[in-house]
Amino acid sequence: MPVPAPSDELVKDALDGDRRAVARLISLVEDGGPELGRVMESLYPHTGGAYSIGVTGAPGAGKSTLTEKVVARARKDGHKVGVLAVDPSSPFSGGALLGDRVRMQGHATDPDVFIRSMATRGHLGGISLATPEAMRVLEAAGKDIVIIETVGVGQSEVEITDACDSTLVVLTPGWGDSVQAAKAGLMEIADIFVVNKADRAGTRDTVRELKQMLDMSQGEWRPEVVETIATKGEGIDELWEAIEKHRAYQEEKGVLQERRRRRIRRELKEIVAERYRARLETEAASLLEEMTDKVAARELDPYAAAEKLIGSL
Ligand SMILES: Nc1nc2c(ncn2[C@@H]2O[C@H](COP(=O)(O)OP(=O)(O)OP(=O)(O)O)[C@@H](O)[C@H]2O)c(=O)[nH]1
Ligand SMILES: [Mg+2]
Repeated sequence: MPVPAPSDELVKDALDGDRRAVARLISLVEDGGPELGRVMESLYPHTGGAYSIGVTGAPGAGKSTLTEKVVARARKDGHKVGVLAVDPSSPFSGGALLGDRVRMQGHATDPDVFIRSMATRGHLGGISLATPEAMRVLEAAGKDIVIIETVGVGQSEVEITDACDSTLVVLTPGWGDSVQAAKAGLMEIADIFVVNKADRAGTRDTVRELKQMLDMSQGEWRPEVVETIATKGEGIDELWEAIEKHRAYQEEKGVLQERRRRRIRRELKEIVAERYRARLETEAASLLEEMTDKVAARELDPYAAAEKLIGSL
């Protein structure tokens, strides 16, 4: 009988909803170690049961405060919720996101809520591969709602949030510079706009400007604009309603399936690219050096050298 790998035990415990096992599996995902393939093989049959919600927006917009309130709302309907707070710019978890844990500790004793800050550490594919893997860990552990909060509004954040079933873009009053939103690529990815800090001046202007912008853009789904005061829990029911409406729309139209399929396709391309990159560094290490020398000496052009490298794998 083969000796079970430690990860098999972990997977078994995680499937039973054991929090420590879930936490350790997510660490394993962050590290992207060699066990990952085996872990995913045993987890995968138990995934697919969660609806994922991405929350993105500028630093300090109120994403964490909002997320905590959405978690509470989802719990009211009996959902089991997982939250991943992802910082694409940081290779370390914990530090910058410590505030999130403190902010969300209202759920600390709820066994049906799992909250975790995440970074990539050693994962070759970076955050764009680690995030869907961590989502699967949570799904396999029985969470049927997974919320991904990302800090900032750069390209990688957009990609992460785009990897969710519904994407919430959190804005604040005064932020309503349409050019800024468009530049950040937020107009394309938003399924729902949240204008948070609606207790502040300028809320109505921001909402109006946003709606005008939406009038000009086409697309089957017109993103809803929801005003919230996250700190007071105001507008959360409306936000939850908007999420459920978007979910129902996608399920009815069959676009959810299509959206998930697109995601898998993108993920596969990334896995293959990463695998090849890794093999290049190991199997073709000496050829890589040789080709580098030849290109540097102008004996070969980079494309011809790349073809040779690909051919050698
Ligand atoms: N006035 C007001 N303040 C709010 C509201 N929502 C959040 N805040 C405050 O805004 C600050 C930032 O909130 P966070 O929830 O940490 O924002 P975040 O977007 O998660 O921040 P990062 O994760 O650092 O990007 C905190 O001091 C909150 O208390 C709101 O609706 N009104
Ligand atoms: Mg936050």
